[in-house]
Amino acid sequence: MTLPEHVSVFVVGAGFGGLAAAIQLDESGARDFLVVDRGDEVGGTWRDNTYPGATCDVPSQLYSFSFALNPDWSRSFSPQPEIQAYLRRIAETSGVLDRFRFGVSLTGAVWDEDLKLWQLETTAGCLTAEVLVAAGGALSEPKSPAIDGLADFAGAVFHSARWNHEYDLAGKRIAVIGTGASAIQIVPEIAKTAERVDVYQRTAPWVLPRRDRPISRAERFAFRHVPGAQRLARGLIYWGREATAPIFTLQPSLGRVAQRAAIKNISRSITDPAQRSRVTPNFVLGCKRVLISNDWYRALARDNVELITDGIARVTANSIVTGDGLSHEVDAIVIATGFQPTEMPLAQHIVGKDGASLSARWAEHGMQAYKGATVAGFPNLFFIVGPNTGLGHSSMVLMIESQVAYLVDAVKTMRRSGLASVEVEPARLGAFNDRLQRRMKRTVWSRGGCQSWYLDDHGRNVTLWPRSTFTFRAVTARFDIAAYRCTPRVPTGQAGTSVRAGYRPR
Ligand code: N01
Repeated sequence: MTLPEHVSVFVVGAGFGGLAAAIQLDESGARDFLVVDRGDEVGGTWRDNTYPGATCDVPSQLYSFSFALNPDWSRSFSPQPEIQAYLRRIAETSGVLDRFRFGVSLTGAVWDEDLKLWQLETTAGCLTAEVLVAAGGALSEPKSPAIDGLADFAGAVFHSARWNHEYDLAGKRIAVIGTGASAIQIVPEIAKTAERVDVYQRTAPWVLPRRDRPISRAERFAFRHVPGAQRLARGLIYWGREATAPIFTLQPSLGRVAQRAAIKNISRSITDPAQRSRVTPNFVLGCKRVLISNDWYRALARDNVELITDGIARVTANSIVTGDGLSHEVDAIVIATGFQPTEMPLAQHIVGKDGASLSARWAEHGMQAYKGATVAGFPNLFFIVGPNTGLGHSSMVLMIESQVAYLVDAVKTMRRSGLASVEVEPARLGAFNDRLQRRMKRTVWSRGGCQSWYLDDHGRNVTLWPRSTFTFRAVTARFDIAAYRCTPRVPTGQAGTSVRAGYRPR
């Protein structure tokens, strides 16, 4: 596969973020872009997470692009294959796929201050780009636990995000490590056919009932044929979700009603008081991601499922040994321990104008960006799903669209104003993050009494947005050029120009 020598915009990642960026750039007239992805098709996390029971825990109506609603969702919470099929269909019908290259990874990106370009190195060759967009997603790098002996286990071991479909779990003794969003979907499914499932819980999660139902044919007909019907349904769900934002961002005690519903959810399925107490969390609802399920507790109550809360001491060739000294023999281990959202893996490959990598820059103070989008010292670099753009209460697709709007407006502004580079002022970046972190102190993620993957090693929440989605939309609606140091483009061939030979601005 050959790559062009130069593109205006280079996007890394072909999930929801990269796809939305491509479609919106194309729509805006900025058609000279390239999207690369290490996978073999679009979808990102929805392409990679194919574990049994994988289902979105955000309502379907909110889990699609606002510019490409899907009237055909079959249920109120969509299963993974439907989301993946939706993304595939949007990619195919949008006319942008000719600028996607699959099976290609970015291995290096160095800002060339003289040429005002990114010098890019990929597994398919080198090229330059004016603008680099990191849309690799926050949940793309599986995190494996550091457990003694895990590498020596003789049976099958795989992460929930890299499911081994060749391995038949029926009739086997399976260990599942973790009780997060992935595990609570996996366990009820595999317990149906496994001989035994041992669930290793370090911290009990809050789990609310999932109000799931099929979407009727009449509703689907209305969504397709009645103008505004689906927008209305989406709007109602959107505002219903937005009304819960203060539980997370302002006043955790507002979550008491939901917490009571979660406790009822436990007592409905589990009768044993000791087991009830082991699955009841010891932190405020919302501090970790609130999970939804109708079959998690029922699965834990099954005869062939055991909840193990003694920590894992080590793994041997055929068993897991817990802190109490007991050895639990298993045939396979499913690692459902999540991802590495507080360290953007791409950051180690991106080198800014002072020669330091983005990961080195962030190592000191933790991940941070201006409006989740840009970093001082890294001109013309934009993130989709950047630092502090995640949510506890609604759909990431809303946040992705806001970030894409900011990117597209930046690209348009650069073109209109003849700018070679834009770099956020360090003071603006600092002030933005100081405000954001001050606000973070009020949130349930800081006050709820838990240790979550939202926090980095410094204890700072670098993943979530501590306000409403509409505030984020307002914050990112326009590329605010006043916050940036701008360098005008020098026309090719003009005296004093530093533009590289053969480079033609597009
Ligand atoms: O990962 P997690 P996930 N030894 O980090 C435990 C999204 N998602 O893959 O709580 C033993 O939530 C850890 O324990 P603790 C969603 O945003 C969305 O389940 O840290 N256990 C926890 O129980 C979600 O939040 C959907 O004490 C260890 C679990 O592993 C995110 O992905 C579906 C351990 C990890 O839970 C991640 O979810 C699925 C160790 N060393 C996922 N290390 C949708 O439906 C960690 N754990 C949209």
